[in-house]
Amino acid sequence: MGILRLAHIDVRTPDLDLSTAYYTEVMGLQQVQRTDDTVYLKCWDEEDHHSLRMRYHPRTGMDSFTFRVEAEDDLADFENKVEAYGCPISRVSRGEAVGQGESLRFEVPSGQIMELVWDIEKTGNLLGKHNPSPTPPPDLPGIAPPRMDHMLVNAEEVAESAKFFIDVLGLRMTEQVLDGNGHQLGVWLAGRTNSPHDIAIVNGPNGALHHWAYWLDDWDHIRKAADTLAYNGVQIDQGPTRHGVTRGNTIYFFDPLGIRNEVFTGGYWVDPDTEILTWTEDNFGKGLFYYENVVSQRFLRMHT
Ligand code: M3P
Ligand code: FE
Repeated sequence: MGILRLAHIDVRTPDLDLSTAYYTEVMGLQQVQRTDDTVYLKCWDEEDHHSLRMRYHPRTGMDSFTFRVEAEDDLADFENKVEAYGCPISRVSRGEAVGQGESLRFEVPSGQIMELVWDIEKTGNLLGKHNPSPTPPPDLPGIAPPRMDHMLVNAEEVAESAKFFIDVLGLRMTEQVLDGNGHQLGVWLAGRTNSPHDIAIVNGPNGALHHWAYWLDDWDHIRKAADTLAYNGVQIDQGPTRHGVTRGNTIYFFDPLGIRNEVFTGGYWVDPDTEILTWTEDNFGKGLFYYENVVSQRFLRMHT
């Protein structure tokens, strides 16, 4: 049993049209469905119904984030484990959410609402399953990432939150940042993927979303993404640069409502027996941004 990977993130926006224009034209996602107050989006190489849900609400924020579990029976196991840990939990029935069946919802120790689901509607990627082209149509607008890669949430007590994700949900830690007293300031966690992280938790206010990231295939695509962002007047937060933690190449920037996005590539291959890498607080600048060696206050303090 176990947690496979990040499935989708659900956010609120006070300007659904502006957000939709940004995520389709600048980020280059596919709009898969729209109702009066909700838009569903996905990347061109994603098989699931959607990876981003945006709904109208006067206040920007994250409603929830959803991970997919490996088997249908896993939901009952996780329900017992999460309940035993003491988190309030509820079942969402089939038919209540677009693109998926039954799911579990609970509040993680750092206050965000997490969802686990197995039954996801598979609508397929843009390439199809018969003699597929290796690339998407060349005229896709914007950055057009193939898939969502990871997310980062804040926690006042990183160690407590990390313990929940590792001991209860079974994620594996790949890297951590420790302060001078050996307390965790940040942890990077992987599900069943072989990437350095599907979710990271870094010190900050409970309930907050720091960013989510889209995968790009190489550094040259990161450079092109920077051109696309600058051309469209998007506010860049940091980069293009490289993380020390994960070794990934990155740019951080803000969507029109102030939610931080990242594009990410590189990193290293993680196996279940890969040893944990540890960073000390005095090297946190390099861990964050290896070339700049800077602990940016905007980067650490701004969140959704
Ligand atoms: C990443 C990453 C923070 C570190 C962020 C790191 C917020 O986003 O992809 O490794 O301290
Ligand atoms: Fe990231």
